[in-house]
Amino acid sequence: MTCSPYSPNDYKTDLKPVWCPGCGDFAVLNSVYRALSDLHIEPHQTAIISGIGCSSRLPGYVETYGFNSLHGRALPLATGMKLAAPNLTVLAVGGDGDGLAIGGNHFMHAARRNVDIAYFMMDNEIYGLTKGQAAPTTPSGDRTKSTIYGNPEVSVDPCALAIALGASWVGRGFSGDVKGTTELMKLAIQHHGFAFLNIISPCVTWRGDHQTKELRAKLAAIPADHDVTDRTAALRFTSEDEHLTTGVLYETQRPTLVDEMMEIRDRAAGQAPPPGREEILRVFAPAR
Ligand SMILES: Cc1ncc(C[n+]2csc(CCOP(=O)(O)OP(=O)(O)O)c2C)c(N)n1
Ligand code: SF4
Repeated sequence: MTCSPYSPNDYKTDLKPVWCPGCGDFAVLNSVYRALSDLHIEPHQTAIISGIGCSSRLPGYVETYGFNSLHGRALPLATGMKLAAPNLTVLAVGGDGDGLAIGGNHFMHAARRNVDIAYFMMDNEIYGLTKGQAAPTTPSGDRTKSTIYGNPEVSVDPCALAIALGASWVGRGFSGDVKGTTELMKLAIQHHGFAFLNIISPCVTWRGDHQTKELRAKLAAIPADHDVTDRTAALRFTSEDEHLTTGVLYETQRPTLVDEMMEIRDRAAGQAPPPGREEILRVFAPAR
């Protein structure tokens, strides 16, 4: 095994995270440092894109290219970046509110297009930054700052949604399990296609400091004989009440958006070029 030229510490910036003490996002950040180091990823060949939220502050703490963009807009920016520079390792990160509420539409299109990026969702089942309103992943019935009599909505299951939308790699991790999450991040980054990793990352401030303990008690590793290519089998693990199953839920191989575009470019080569301005004017605005 060759030694990485970069230790996890080499990916740290001078900025100190401003998350609340005990926030699950600290552990997610640690997993990012370790995954980048383990994969020998060059900082100048990497970009981490986020939206807005507590979790979306993450790119500022990692010594790669990064962009803390607009709420819900991590995925379109990451898509554009990957298309413009296909050799770049592009990661998108952010919260469940960012990715499933305002950014839900972009989630659909990045997944179905199979954009070759890894998307790490830090899922705390709440809007953390804006002080504890219900998010799409907040369980039905839960009391939050915006649902004081209980959440009346049916919540979204991010992994089931990702599978349905066409993501070609779907996994689930728990922030407190740094080793396990690091391994899942590495697999997601190495996957050729849209890799969605839902990381359950407790918000101690708005979901209560007991959340971490409760989640840890439910942790279960995905069975070794789980067939990752079986969508139906994968869906059985996404919405359990008793357990929080972590691991790779689903994986398939299909061409990415860049692969498809390269193929179209090759097919178009040698064919007649598209009409120029003169030709268009001749057809649509003939001289009288
Ligand atoms: C267009 C727009 N709408 C709303 C907001 C306010 N806003 C900022 S972050 C956020 C939700 C954050 O929740 P989440 O994405 O789950 O991240 P967390 O803070 O929990 O990590 C909202 C509603 C905004 N910044 N921009
Ligand atoms: S409000 Fe919640 S998500 Fe935001 S930093 Fe604090 S614990 Fe983390």
